[in-house]
Amino acid sequence: MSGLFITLEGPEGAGKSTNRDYLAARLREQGIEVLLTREPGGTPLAERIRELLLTPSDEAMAADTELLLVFAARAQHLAGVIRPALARGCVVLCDRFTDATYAYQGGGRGLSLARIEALEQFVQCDLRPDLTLVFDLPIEIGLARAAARGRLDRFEQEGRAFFEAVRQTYLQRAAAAPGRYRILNAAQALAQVQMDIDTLVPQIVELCRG
Ligand code: T5A
Repeated sequence: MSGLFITLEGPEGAGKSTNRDYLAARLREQGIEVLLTREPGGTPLAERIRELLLTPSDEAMAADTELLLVFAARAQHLAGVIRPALARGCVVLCDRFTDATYAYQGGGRGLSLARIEALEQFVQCDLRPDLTLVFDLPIEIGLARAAARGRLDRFEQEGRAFFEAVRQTYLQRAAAAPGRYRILNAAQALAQVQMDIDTLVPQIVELCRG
């Protein structure tokens, strides 16, 4: 038995967490076993690495350190949560995964694709998401939503060019592999975004049962 690995991606404040919970509820209504998780994080140790990555510090973090921490957390998450859940036949809904590394460390920080690809292969072997939902929106809207929550994390303190590169990297990756990605317009009212998710549910149920 093998489950289904679905990731939710997009710039800051795009509504990934909100809509991950919504999609989980729709799938559970269909009798599907769903596991919700997130990156960086998802296990106690990986959540500690998340704290290192997100907490602003006086010591600037080198881009390579950031990349290695992201993949260290991912290795722990895969071993402790994602692979066991997929082996049990669960649908895993993960708020961010390696597309975020391509977008933030690749697009945002300018690290080379070859370096990210090498770590992806090392940490994941052949595991890739079956389906990736990209919640796309103009960065000003997403940053305003994130700012409304209060204190900004280390990534949210970056400038406009960084987030524009993040957004464009997601869109380029989705355009290059349309079979795996679905782009949702996350600038719409939440009710409309969720109506768009509803239209995807039958396809996801079919993939689960397929
Ligand atoms: N990172 C992560 C890397 O650099 N590399 C990596 O490999 C990985 C995995 C993680 C950070 O780590 C970086 C990227 C990130 O900067 P995070 O907390 O997981 O941080 O990510 P954020 O994007 O910062 O999470 P947010 O909580 O800001 O965004 P979400 O989950 O997209 O948005 P959500 O659902 O929390 O919604 C934000 C607010 O907007 C409202 C919600 O109610 C909420 O208040 N909202 C809407 N309002 C109006 N209309 C809509 N359509 C709305 N949808 C949601």
